[in-house]
Amino acid sequence: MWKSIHPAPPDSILGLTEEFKKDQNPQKVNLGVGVYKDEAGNTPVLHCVKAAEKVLLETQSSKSYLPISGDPAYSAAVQRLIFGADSEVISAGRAATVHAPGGTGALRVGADLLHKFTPDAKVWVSSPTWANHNGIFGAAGFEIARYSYYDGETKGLDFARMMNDLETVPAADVVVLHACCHNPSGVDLNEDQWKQLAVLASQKGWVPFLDFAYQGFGDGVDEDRFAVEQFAAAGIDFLVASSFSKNFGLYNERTGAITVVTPSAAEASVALSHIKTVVRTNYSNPPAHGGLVATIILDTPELRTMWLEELAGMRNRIVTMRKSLVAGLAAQGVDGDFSFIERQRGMFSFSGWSDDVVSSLRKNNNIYVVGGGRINLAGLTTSNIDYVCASVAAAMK
Ligand code: PLP
Ligand code: TYF
Repeated sequence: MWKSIHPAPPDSILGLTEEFKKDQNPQKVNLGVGVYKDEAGNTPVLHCVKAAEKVLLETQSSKSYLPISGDPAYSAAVQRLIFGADSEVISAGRAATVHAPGGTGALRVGADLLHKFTPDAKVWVSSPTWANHNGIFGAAGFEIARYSYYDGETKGLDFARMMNDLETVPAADVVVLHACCHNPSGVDLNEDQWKQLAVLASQKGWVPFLDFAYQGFGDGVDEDRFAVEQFAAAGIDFLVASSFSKNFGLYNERTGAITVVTPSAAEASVALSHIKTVVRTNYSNPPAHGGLVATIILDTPELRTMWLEELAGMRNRIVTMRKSLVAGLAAQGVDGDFSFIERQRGMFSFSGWSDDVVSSLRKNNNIYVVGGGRINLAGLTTSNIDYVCASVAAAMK
């Protein structure tokens, strides 16, 4: 049956990693996929994860199925992390959290859930957004629309146009928001802007769907939940897709969660029953290991402290690389003001490098950048930064 069927295109980001792996040049640099790398260019297992795995190895007595919604201790730990331990959402019991296979799985479970009840709604994504948002919500059956977000002139947020666009979004449509560390631009809303957006959401009745894949990579775990707190305080329906791929380095353990927040505990319990149906008819119940590890870390004070320190180490290294890149490009005499790279947050920046520059870096210097010029700052190290800056200078001549 496959003879007459055209192959599907590769994922633009994951496909780049395949190309990178094949490259034999020892100087090669991967600024593509959003995976953290340390100063040695490795993506290590965090020490807190190793310690939790040791506990698990010694204490785990069964590999029997988890419940459909995952381990209740995990859901509780996730809620404390995303809302804050003393949140009213938790004490009121008005959120349902289900362990999902990664942030992608969480988005898809949420999308399938919403599509069951509002199949005619549109899903609004930022322009630009993580390419897989289109894929995930499209696969769930939704029509996708775009709202203004990034301003190529200022290399910042076009908040006025964003608000104008979101003013027109009808009630029950879904608006996907990056809770922090916007992928691909690195441009976030400030606190006042999040407040205004939460007011707009509650006035208009559209459903915010927060993609929270980088908690801890902006300013810190507590600081980065600001957006979630604003929608929680508004008392409206919204969803949060958490991923622990980046902040726990649990990429291949597929560790995430979908949280549906509602105005009341009774509604949360109805939502939970339907999330379980979505999960049961998709993959039945989640993979256990990553969730168990994250729960041990979050619920053990010493391991939690260790985690926060390791996470701060990752965050601070990226900030240092942002500074080094701006300084390095200036030292190479590259034309233009690159200070915006220091203002952007999280793993990514829109470098502003043209397609010609991106392809020249790839061809001549074995430096891999996603089309459109998004760079993963974590791919930079003190050993490769000079090479990258010199290569960019040559490519831009
Ligand atoms: N959402 C965004 C914005 C991301 O960058 C990622 C990255 O992987 C995800 C969701 C998916 O997370 P996961 O790898 O846990 O599926
Ligand atoms: O944007 C990134 O690089 C990360 C990793 O289909 C990723 O979010 C990229 C593409 C994809 C899944 C994960």
